[in-house]
Amino acid sequence: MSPGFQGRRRSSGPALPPGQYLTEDFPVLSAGPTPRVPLDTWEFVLTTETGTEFRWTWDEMAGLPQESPTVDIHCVTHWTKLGTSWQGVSLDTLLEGVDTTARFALAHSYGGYTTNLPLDDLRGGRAWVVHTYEGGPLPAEHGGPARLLVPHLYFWKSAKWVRGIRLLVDDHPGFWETAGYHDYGDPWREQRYAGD
Ligand SMILES: Nc1nc2c(c(=O)[nH]1)N[C@H]1C(S)=C(S)[C@@H](COP(=O)(O)O)O[C@H]1N2
Ligand SMILES: [Mo]
Repeated sequence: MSPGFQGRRRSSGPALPPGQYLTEDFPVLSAGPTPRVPLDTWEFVLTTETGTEFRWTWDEMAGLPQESPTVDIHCVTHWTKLGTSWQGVSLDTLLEGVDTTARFALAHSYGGYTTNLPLDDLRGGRAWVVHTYEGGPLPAEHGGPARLLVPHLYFWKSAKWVRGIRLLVDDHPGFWETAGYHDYGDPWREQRYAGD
């Protein structure tokens, strides 16, 4: 893609992940009510396996280097949306200077939702805490003020209303993983349910 290219669709690109169809709209999938989190009390807390906490307020998060990923997202309910654009802070930035040997992470949200993923999947420019969608504040129903964005995994791993991430020595399944969904959730390998 050339710099400044504004199109939403690729003229040629990879096939859709197996079992997915394209959608142009942006469905809302929430397991419960939408929490309303005021920005002046919002915080993001990274907790290591030894209990050390790294905290960021809204203003502190806004003061970190910002990135603008444009990515395809894949929901386990079979919709895929191409070329969504976001702004936020890379997990690489948040994990800088965090001393850990943990291999797993459990994201948790305002409202109680949780989802697990290997810590490595939060690294390497593949995961962000995003607060902006298509140039505007992330709407509450889509996870605002801020959500996790981990587009290389099924979208249930992208915790809306994210409030923190706990680093863990042992894997700990989250909300959907406990309910029978796949522990990892790679859309390209169609890892929808446990055992896939
Ligand atoms: N806190 C929270 N995060 C969540 C969910 C949820 O119910 N609660 N649903 C997940 C699922 S299953 C999907 S597909 C996406 C949906 O995001 P959207 O509503 O912005 O499309 O959010 C994920 N993150
Ligand atoms: Mo989903």
